[in-house]
Amino acid sequence: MAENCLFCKIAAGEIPSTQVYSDDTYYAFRDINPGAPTHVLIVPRKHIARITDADPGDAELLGGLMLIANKIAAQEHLTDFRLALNCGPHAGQSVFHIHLHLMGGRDFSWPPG
Ligand code: DGP
Repeated sequence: MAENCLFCKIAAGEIPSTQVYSDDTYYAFRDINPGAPTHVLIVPRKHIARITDADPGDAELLGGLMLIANKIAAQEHLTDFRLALNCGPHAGQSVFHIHLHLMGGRDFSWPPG
């Protein structure tokens, strides 16, 4: 757990959130500022600030993140949805603990803004 990391604290239950999924490795919760009817953030409990900080030893962890997204999409009755992971402030990353956005329940355009 990294000091002063918002998502480490949320995953540890030190800051309240609306839990959607939890296990020993991952935590998922509803985005405080949803951009779609369903907007869930999925985080590994391990602190990785940016996806570019991941190393080959994180391959299973990162693959598992996708499978958890599938599980949550099914739980939320979503067949069509978007998964997004922002890396760096110019790409829209505002919290520096990697998180997968799972968004659904509306139509999306491409490319995103
Ligand atoms: P990104 O911009 O990709 O770093 O996404 C960060 C998301 O985190 C953004 O959609 C808003 C959400 N968020 C920020 N602070 C909180 C919080 O305290 N609680 C919850 N549930 N979501 C938060």
